[in-house]
Amino acid sequence: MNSETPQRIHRLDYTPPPFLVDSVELDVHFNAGEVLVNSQLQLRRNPLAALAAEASPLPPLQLDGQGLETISVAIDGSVLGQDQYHCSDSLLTIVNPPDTLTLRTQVRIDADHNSSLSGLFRSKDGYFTQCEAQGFRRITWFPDRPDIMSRYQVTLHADKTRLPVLLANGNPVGSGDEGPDRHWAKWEDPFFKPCYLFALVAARLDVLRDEFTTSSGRSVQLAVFVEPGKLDQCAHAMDALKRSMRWDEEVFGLECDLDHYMIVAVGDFNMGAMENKGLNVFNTKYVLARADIATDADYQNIDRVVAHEYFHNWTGNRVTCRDWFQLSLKEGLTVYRDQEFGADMHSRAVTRIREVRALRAMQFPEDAGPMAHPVRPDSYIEINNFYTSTVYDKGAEVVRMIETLIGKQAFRRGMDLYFERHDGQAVTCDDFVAAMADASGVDLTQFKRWYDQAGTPRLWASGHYDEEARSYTLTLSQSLPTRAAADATSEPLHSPLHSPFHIPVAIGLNGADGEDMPLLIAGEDSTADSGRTTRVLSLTDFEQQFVFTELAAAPVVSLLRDFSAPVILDFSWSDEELAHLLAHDSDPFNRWEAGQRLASRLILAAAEDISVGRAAYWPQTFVEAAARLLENAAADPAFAAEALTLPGEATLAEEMAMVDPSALHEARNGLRRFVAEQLGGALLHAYETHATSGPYQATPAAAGRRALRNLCLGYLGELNSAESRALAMRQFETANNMTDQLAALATLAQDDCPERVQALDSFYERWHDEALVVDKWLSVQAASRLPDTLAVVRELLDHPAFDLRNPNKVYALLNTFGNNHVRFHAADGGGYLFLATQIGEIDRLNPQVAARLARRFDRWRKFDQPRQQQASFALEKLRSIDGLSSDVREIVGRALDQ
Ligand code: B3K
Ligand code: ZN
Repeated sequence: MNSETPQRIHRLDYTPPPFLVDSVELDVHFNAGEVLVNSQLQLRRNPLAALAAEASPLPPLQLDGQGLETISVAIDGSVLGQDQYHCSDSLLTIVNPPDTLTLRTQVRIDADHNSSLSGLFRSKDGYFTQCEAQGFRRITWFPDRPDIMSRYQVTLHADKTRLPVLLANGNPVGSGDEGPDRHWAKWEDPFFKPCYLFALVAARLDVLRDEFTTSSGRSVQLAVFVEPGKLDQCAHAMDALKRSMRWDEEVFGLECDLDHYMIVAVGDFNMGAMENKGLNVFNTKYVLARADIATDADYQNIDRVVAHEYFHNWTGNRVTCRDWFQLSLKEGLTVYRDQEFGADMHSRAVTRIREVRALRAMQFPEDAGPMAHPVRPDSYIEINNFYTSTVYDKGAEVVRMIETLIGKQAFRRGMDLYFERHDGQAVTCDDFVAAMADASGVDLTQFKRWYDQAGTPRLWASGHYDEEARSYTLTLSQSLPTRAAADATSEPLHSPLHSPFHIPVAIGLNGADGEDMPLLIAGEDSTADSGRTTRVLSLTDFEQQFVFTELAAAPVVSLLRDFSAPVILDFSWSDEELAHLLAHDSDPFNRWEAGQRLASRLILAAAEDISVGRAAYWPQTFVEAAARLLENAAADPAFAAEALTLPGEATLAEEMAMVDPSALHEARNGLRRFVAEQLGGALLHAYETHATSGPYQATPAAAGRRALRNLCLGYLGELNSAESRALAMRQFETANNMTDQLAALATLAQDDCPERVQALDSFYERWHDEALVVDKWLSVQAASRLPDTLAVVRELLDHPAFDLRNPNKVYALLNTFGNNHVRFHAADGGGYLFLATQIGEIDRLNPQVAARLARRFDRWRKFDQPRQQQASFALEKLRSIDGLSSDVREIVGRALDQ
């Protein structure tokens, strides 16, 4: 734990590094109980920095370190005496160094007890690394910043039987024995890279090998390394890798530059995966899959994460970030790319729907809460706290808006220009936007505010049809509510603190016959646009009007098609208009959106009724729409399943001034039960007719059928009847795949019934040796709506299945509980106190994981006074812990003080 007061780092304080590192040679010895790292760095003064600092004395050489036991320091072959350098916990300073020098250091590191999983750490089968953002400094003294790019050579020395596989970035250039028990291997990375992309692995692993021939005929050796015995779970990840490689060639003309591309799976990992050059390290969750242990969602996530890390090889590795404030340069762009890959592999519409659902569940609350920050943040204390949904997902929306505004072809030209200009460099978000603007000729100056202004803009729309003029006038206005205003009011608020965004608003007009109407804007040449049924309007002022002409009748307006901007849209459609759009909109996203609006409206009204003691009222509109969706489901079962999934409680809560979580929960489940009661026969019919036969297939079509059936099963479960439970139990027992088995278990886990206990027990009995399946078992229990869920979760902490040191287990049990809206926000504050206590415990082991958990408190101010008191009490208690990490301190501080 660092006792020094953590510094706040500001984006505008960037200065170029005083020294550059041309080459790095590492010799890493894995001895019993310790790891020795010998490093040799070729350093030279940065000519750019020297110019900037001309008048003042030249700055000293400073290197970052953390938890290193320094054995020796030498410059140009001479070992330095203690008085020739200064070494603190975190900095090695050499005053008056020569302008070019060879620096040798030897350090000892305690990888066996590194529970933070940052730097070099031990997991079950050996040693692994994680260097982004600042883990390299835990391996050796180094100027740990992304704008220093160097060539690396790494030699690993280890015990032959204990650690038979020795890997590092790049190409293997030699290996051999060192005595009877030990061996060595040397790797050389031909590419210059920042140190956050460094990786090594020394472990006992099995490997699946394959080969890929690039479009220009180069051959790339592929390998997926996994824990011994799991080779039968690697095929999907390997297939996903090959599909990603082909896709990037076809869509972006980007070829793999490597001779070796390796993926290594590890069970102890803080996040999903890491794009280290040529040697990706993955959480097992995003590699291992077999029909009986992985769900359709797992298969799709593997596709996406494998693609994401592979795409980073260009967007992130070849062109990297100048500083960590530019993180979205690589993350927003790479998420956008993996989204497009997902859309091409699966259903484009369903993929988009799921992404927007996730954006609203995660990013919108973040943007309205204490951790709100721009896509390009202005300052941070702990950079690891800024690997956020805003940087990743809103960042991807920003890239998508550029594509929408300039068009697909210009976007591709922009990408080409970006690589032409910046290959091999560490650059900024401005450089990316400049390439897009220059390649398209579109001025993106105003658009760039999306990188600078935090908060979700509100888009207010109203329309008027003039029968005589046969015209429809659409008025659009925008505002960026302050956080307090966003929570408390639905009035537009033109905050003087921000400037208007450039918002692309994709629009269509739908007629009474369900067909799209012409989209002619007054004053434009009408022939130019004939036949276009969607157009993108540019809203650049606080308020603008658009007049559409030659309309024989009043249209139903379809706004923000395909979710063309990450905003909260306010337009007063009638229930009938929403039902019309749900049935007829040619934009599938907006068909789904209309259903979500209809459902939200009903649930929010019912929650209000319930909170004041009135009975909820359910009109027929939603049930009628649901009946139609079920009737027509065969055409696209995956879409029907999405359209019938009600918005989640956390998303709905964002629309309430003050949240009553119990009323909200009761209202949402009330609508589910009402649908089940009204449409029981239709749900059962859809369940039966969409059965899949034969062996499991992970295809989008088969997954879509399973999604719809399991949705029906969930609705029927709301009846909590002997028949519905028997149906779930039958599915649980006979399923030949994890998707169906887990869906049945999750349905049964929602109600207090004997089948619940029976299914949970038999599931654990069958799967207790499969770590990833045990995670599902923990999650299902932590997500249950039953009133004793907190007690169950508390007990599970002591179950052999749980491990506080393993991030997957912690996320499965504790993060899932924190997302269990009704139970975490229980009126007695028990959920708050419990989670805060656990965060304190975890923080001592792994600050990054603890800080991620602490984010579950973000929205505490949206609840009633007694809950607020309980939450602030729990947070204060957490804050008072001696030696609390700066990671958790930053999150808790923002939650309490902003
Ligand atoms: N770049 C990594 C994330 C690193 C997180 C460091 N706390 C994975 C990714 O976005 O691909
Ligand atoms: Zn990424």
